[in-house]
Amino acid sequence: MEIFKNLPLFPEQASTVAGQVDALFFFTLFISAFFSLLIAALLLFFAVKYKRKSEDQYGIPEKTSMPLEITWSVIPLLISLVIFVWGVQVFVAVRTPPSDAVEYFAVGKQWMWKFQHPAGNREINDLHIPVGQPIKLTMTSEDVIHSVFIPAFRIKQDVLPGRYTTLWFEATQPGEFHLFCAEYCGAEHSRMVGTVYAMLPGDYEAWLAGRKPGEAMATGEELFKQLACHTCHRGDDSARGPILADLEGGQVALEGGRSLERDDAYLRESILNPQAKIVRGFDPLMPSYQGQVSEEQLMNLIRYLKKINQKAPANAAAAVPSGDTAVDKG
Ligand code: HEC
Ligand SMILES: [Cu+2]
Repeated sequence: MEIFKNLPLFPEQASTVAGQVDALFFFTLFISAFFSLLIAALLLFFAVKYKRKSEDQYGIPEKTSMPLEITWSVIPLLISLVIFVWGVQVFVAVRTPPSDAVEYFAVGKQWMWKFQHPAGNREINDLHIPVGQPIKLTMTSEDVIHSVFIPAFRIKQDVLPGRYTTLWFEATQPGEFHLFCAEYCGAEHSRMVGTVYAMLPGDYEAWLAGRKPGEAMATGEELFKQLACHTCHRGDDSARGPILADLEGGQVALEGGRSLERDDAYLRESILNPQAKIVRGFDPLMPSYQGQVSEEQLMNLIRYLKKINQKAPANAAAAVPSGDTAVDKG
């Protein structure tokens, strides 16, 4: 909404959802203000109009009116429904990343934000992003609950230890925008701030090229070797773990007959607490990597696992799912 673009008390509207959020906000604000004023005015008006005029004046029974009762019940109902339906639409738009969103990682800790670009570049408290590109932030915390808040984008999301939460946005204009921690997280919470630099795609590419990618951070593929995952998960006969392939969005069959989607939370748990869910047909012999991998390493590992496509050994029956081949090995 153009008219709300440059209100002095409001941050700029710099994302695709900002206008929608503001329109809904101002609508509810307007409705609330209108009815508050109306009720206050009527209160005064009736207080004067029906003031007791003499000592011997007594109240008379009220006349009730059905049409009036229905009118003032139905109007608020309709207004609430408008707010509800509109609110759901905006909520869904804000919560659902478009399918072409590019994934960035964020890790919060007392008291800083660590970001990682798809190319592996890392930054602290600064986040450089291209304008016009939907970006999905997958986030977690190393310690307590934090919350990412970018007012100009009208988005906010809690960041929790031991879990992944996500957030998405698409910047509509270049500029520098505030990033705050919006969840009180300890002594220096107020200094847990950062800057989002929205850049034209060309400028972003130039910025990326000018930095050493993935400084000192092993990629998921390197970690997979360093942590010896490949000694069990491998495409030959000495494999002791399942073949890792088609993990992204795929279903996994578990011991006990359950099956579930291999989402980020499942992959995370498979590494930190492998005993929690056992892949059908396998023994629970995978060690826990709790305490051996940092949150950022975990994110890199998970990103790698989603792409990895190990092949089953050629001599095993190719059509048999990996789980069943391992049963034979006992
Ligand atoms: C000692 C052998 C061993 C090592 C080392 C090992 N794993 Fe496993 N892994 C297994 C076994 C066995 C299973 C199946 C049983 C289970 O679910 O725990 C498994 C299951 C998994 C699964 C679930 C697979 C599915 O189909 O859903 C993932 C993901 C995984 N491992 C990742 C890793 C990663 C990443 C590493 C290295 C950090 C690793 N593993 C190291 C043996 C191992
Ligand atoms: Cu914080």
